[in-house]
Amino acid sequence: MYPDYMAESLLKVTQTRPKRLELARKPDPVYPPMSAEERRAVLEGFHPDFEASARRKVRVGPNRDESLTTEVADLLESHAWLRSNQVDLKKPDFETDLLIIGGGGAGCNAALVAMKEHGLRSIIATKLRMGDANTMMSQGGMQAAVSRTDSPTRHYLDAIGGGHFENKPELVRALTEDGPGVVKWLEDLGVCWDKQEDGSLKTMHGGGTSRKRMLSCRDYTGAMIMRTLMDEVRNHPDMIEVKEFMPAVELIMDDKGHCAGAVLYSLDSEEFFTVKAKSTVVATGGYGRLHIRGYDTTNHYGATGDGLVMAYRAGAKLMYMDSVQYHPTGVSFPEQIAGFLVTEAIRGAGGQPLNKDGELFVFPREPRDIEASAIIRECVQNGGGVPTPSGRVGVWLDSPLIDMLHGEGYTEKHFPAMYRQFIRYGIDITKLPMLIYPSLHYQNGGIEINERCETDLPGLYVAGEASGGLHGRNRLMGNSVLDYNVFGRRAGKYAGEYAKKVKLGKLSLAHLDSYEKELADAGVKTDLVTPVLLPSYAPEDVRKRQLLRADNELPGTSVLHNRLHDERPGA
Ligand code: MEZ
Repeated sequence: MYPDYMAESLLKVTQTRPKRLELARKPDPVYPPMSAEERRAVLEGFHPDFEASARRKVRVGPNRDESLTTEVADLLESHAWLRSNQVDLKKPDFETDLLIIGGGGAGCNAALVAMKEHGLRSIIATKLRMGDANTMMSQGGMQAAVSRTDSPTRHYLDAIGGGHFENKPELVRALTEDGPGVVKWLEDLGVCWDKQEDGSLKTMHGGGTSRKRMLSCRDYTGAMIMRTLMDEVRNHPDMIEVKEFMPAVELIMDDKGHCAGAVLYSLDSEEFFTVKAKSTVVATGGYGRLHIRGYDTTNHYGATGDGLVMAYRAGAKLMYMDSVQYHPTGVSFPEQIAGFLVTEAIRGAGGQPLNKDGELFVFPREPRDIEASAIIRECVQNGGGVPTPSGRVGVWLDSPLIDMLHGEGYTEKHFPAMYRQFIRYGIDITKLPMLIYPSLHYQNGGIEINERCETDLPGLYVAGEASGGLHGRNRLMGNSVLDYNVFGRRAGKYAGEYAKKVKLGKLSLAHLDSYEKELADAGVKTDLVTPVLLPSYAPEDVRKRQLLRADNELPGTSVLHNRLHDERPGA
């Protein structure tokens, strides 16, 4: 339930509703969409990427001297867990055709295609359980041009426009042209898309789309896709081995500069294991749990940018790592679920963002970065936000309009996840609006790839959120769900082709020593040891006491980090 002091503002929302409902029933936009100049102004004035300390130059690695998101630059200027002489590479613990790092949608797709198209074996190494990934958490849908009035070309133009014309065109072409085939691939595997009465696919609008193109499985789209892909992976234990709670901590190279596998770390036994692989696919997802600029996040617990840092140390270039996506509608209240996703499909179905006086202040379906910036402006500059008891702020998202527009029962039927997310806390979203604020949602950039998912390093492939270039500096809704399917499949295909012909040389971790030297030469002083693996929410005083336990008694990564740090030459 909302606290009593919000009643006055809630009353205003009710009072302005009949007029707004009337507007919503007309074909015209309920609020004027912004011009190009207005968009630029709101972005530069209010998007967190444009805050003074949001970016800084990174001092080491392939993107040296480029301005990156500050937290990303910090992440990259860090020490590795290991040195080359700490790991015996002569006799790897496991050997396979493909090593796939990450057990989300991209990783599962890659393993399945490598098996089905090439008859190759894979190991999927995943930090938590298979499916503990942002894939599982996506709600509103997947874009694909399947309706009679749509086409991959239209989809291409929308994605490029949304990305401010900075997307790598060949990647967008691959995404949009493969889209309809991915819909069929997933349906054949068992995904039950929402359908119309006549059996055709149901499509909805998302922000920045010129056609209804969002395919959904209610608001459990990601869960449906992830469970289907996992089932298919589990159906082939002879070909795809899944190692859970075994994150990769470093890539292994060979003496010819090929990527040749990775060092895994068992979260259970704290042992390291080496995997030799003919090709390696990084499918580790993004970095939401770095809580960039202190924002709450929609992301799953393991999203700590591990793939970025491993690939970067090995020499792979990153692209657009100065650009962060804040989903316009994360939960602001109840605070127990602060940051959780409120799907964009709620606005697609008619939900309206309102200030504390119950007034519309932005067109509900602007591209994400614009919509998020407008909400921040309304709270920060215009004082139009509603404060929460813990010091957050939010604006209303008027969800009761949805049943009024589409008929009683529509919200519960089409948004069961959303309904349940709030009713647990006594908020019935068919009767009361939700209080929302932008939440850190997506890593727009990542490891640079081409349309074959290849990186600068032979044998290293990347798919899904860990990759960069596809979305430019702003991704549109539903294009990440398509992304991990299209490029997960492509990674399986091309990494498979490569695995069939490569002859690996002598395995090596020499790049870790070179990187350490580069840090020293650049004068970088840091305590940070990465990959982060798991975010720590312990308060500072507790963290200090944890780090003092350097005698190896306490299982856990903080001790290990500290021990390795202390053993570092010159530490
Ligand atoms: O693409 C996404 O981020 C997505 C589908 C999120 C949502 O609003 O539901």
